Amino acid sequence: MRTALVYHEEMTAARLLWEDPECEIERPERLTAALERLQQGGLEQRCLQLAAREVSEAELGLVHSPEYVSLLRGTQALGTEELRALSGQYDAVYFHPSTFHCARLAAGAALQLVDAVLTGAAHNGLALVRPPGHHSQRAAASGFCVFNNVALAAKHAQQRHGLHRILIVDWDVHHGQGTQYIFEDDPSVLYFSWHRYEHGRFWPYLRESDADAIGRGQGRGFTVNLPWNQVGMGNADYMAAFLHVLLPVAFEFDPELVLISAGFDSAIGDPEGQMQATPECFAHLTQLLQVLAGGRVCAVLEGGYHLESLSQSVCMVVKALLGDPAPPLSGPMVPQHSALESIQSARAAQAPHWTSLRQQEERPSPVSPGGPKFEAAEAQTSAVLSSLLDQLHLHPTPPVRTAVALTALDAALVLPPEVLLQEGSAPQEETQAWARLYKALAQDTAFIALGKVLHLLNGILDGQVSSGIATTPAIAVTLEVAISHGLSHRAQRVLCVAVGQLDRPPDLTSDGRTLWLSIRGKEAAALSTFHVSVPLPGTTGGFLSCILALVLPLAYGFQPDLVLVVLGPAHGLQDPQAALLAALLRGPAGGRVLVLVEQESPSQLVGVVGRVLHGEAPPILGPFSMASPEDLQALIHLRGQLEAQWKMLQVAAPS
Ligand code: Q9C
Ligand code: ZN
Repeated sequence: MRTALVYHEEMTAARLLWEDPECEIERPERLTAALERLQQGGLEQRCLQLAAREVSEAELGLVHSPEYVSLLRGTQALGTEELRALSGQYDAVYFHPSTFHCARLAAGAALQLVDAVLTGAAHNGLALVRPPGHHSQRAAASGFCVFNNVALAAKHAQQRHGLHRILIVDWDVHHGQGTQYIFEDDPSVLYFSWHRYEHGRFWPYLRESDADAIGRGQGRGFTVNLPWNQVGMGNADYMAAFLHVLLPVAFEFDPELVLISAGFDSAIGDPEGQMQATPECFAHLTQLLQVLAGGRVCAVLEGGYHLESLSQSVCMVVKALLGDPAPPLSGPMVPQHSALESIQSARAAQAPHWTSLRQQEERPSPVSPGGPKFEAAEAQTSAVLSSLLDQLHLHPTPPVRTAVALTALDAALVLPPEVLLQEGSAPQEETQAWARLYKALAQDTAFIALGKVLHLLNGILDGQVSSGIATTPAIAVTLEVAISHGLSHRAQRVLCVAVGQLDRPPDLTSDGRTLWLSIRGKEAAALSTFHVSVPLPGTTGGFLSCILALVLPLAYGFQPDLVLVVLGPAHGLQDPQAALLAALLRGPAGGRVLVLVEQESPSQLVGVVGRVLHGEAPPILGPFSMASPEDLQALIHLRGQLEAQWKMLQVAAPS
């Protein structure tokens, strides 16, 4: 994965020259701290490093008025008092003699990143910039923002690269009202923003930040607002927002490029946001977006004012962009009541415009008084941050990211050079012990395959290998052995996603250590909390709903430490579907995924799954086609059966 990192030291020049408590948090150290952490983590060195260029005045004209650009040009020659007076004409803005230069570098960096990704010089990337951009409007600075870097990047991608559909994901904790205004009547740019809102009592105090602001004219349905009405939103809330609001719409929109307004004031510790999401959550959010647009993801820094939290979160995003597995999410995966209310109202507001959101039985929206106000204690925050550092230390990234264990090598198999073609097998005695229990495994090729599967699994369980794919002629029993072996060797919880004609092993424990999810069951049925079956949907829309509304909520809710994906007889998945499933299931268990496929599987399938396990983007699914009524009925039925136990399935607050 080539990841571009665009930066220029001169963007640290602008700083506040007078006393102003509101603006003092936007400091040069934001960039230097993040960059230093990237260097310490060895991440900067793994990136294609690009020095930011200044945006041209013609390029600024894609978004901003000539008068506004002239005004900004003029600030270079002003003295402190004049700068201060001019700053006072805007909301939460300060100017410095270097502001014009910095802001042109920030916008230029965003354009350069888009150029790198759209010319193929990089797969994805991050622009580390200041000043930020998403509050900036055609002719106004706002909220520390001077030029709208991400809006300029989107217009540039359309004008210079001929793109037709661009998704902007604004995960900064503030509403990017500037970006919303610029694209509100434009159906070619889908703008998603979540933000601290508190029923309009948080900056920028706008009515149009609410969920019912959905765009105007041709652009109706292409603005998606998810207002948070309480502080303290955490990992479960953010993941639920992506799974149940953003991603269904995003897949249906089918973007050619994803731009992230990557503000980290939505992370734990930030004084502005007062939210609780931990840094690794941003790796998961990034991974979820990487399955869109063939992985063409450009992140551009916006806010983020707690230097430690900001730096860790930036590292997490870069790691995800580089294809490293994301560390497992900590904390209970239970969305808060208030978050579910927000998710419900955003879905309701968007449902007329997106078929992918019309999958819930109509329910009256409950009006509830909202819980106690959340108080983020500083001590609690630093405890969480330091325990996080410990965790990172205890779970180092395995030396091998992906291994492939094949019974027979096929010349047509295409894999990246770093993928390990595993030669070795588990010790004879270990393999024999299992073969004595299952006579189907005593036969030659099955026995050899088992030895290789066990070796690969041991590598994953020991932390030597992150993920792998293996072929076997005896898939059902091999799976049974893999589950038992996993559970008796360090794995606390194993998620098993079985596609095709595979029965749940009869002697599988029902103690909650295994979650069995069968796709291609005869009917939709939850036989227990840990035994779920759903038919394989027949359309792209149905397949996506199945993954986003069922598989991932269960997987993230279960918090497994090992995921087994099994493509059994008559699994019926097309290669892009199998790839998408494998790519998304890297998330829940910190990248610890073992995929088992039948020995006769085409090398194309093995190749594409191997590549996504390694961190490459899955191929696009093809045109979106609506889920069938039966597929939707199956999902609604299962949600009804399971949402009391698996809270990540909820798409609305319980009434
Ligand atoms: N206590 C960005 O994050 N001040 N801008 C709000 C509320 C303005 C934030 C005051 C915050 C601007 C890019
Ligand atoms: Zn912000």
